[in-house]
Amino acid sequence: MKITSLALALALISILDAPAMAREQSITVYAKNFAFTPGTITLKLHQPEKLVFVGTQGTHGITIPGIGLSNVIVISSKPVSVEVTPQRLGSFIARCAVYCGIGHGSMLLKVNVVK
Ligand SMILES: [Cu+2]
Repeated sequence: MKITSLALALALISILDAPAMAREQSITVYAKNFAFTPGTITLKLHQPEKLVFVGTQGTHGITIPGIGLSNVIVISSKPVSVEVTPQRLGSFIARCAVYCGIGHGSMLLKVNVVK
């Protein structure tokens, strides 16, 4: 009996949580020497989006003026979450903002903002 009640309670929690989870979508971008992965992300105009930056190697930075993101520092093992709401259509190229070594200059993240 107790197990049945527990199963029912868990099922209800799952159902009740479903809409909340749908709103909690995010895009995770990994940063290591010397790349952001994925190298391209796509956001929707005027739609809030949570970006989670996860450092797996080295220290990096990200600034994307086109979507209102500036000076996010990404270090290993400490994810950084930021919410952005793009206000301009277009493609924006962000370069790593913290010198991280010989491949720093080619460490890019492309952000497409679409309708
Ligand atoms: Cu760098």
